[in-house]
Amino acid sequence: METDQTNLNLNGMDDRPPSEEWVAIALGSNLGNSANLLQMALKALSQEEGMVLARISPFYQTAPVGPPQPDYVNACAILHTTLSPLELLDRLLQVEHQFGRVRRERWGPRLLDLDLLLYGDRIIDQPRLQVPHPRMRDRAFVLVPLADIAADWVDPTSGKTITSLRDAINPAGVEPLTPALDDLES
Ligand code: GSY
Repeated sequence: METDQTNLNLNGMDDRPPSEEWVAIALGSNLGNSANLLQMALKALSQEEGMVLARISPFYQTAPVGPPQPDYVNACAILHTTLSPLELLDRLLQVEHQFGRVRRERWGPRLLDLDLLLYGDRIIDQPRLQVPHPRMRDRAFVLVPLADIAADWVDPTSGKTITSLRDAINPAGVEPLTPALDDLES
């Protein structure tokens, strides 16, 4: 007998792939050549099946949130995807590992961090994945670059646009990254 999936109460476990969806991700690094790592990670993501890189924010140098550690380089990107939320999470983790991310200290330094921030207007609350990202509304290093590329996107948890969330937080410690002179000359 066939089951009618449409009437099932999946209790927050809905991982069916949509035909296609817009998603926003955050990128961060504070070890190695961080700007270069972010660029290579974006290139790797653009080559993944099921994802099309649509927009990339400027890169920012940001003061670390958490224990004392080097400044970060942060950015955000918007992708168009046919992957389900958990498939996308797994791809992001694969790319992190490809670039040497080893999850050690929870708030410690890292070569590359990729966080899924928004998946269309879905709210997902699963042990492995919470979307919208539960801490994105407090983080200037996420909201400043995200507002550059997704100003009018409405955060489904608060009902507010990314611009209004950004305007409500203190942006101190988030500065546009100036390219090094060497990079400009090459
Ligand atoms: O949550 C991402 C890793 N991370 C960051 C980050 O990306 N940027 C800044 N400025 N501070 C951070 N602390 C952690 S942990």
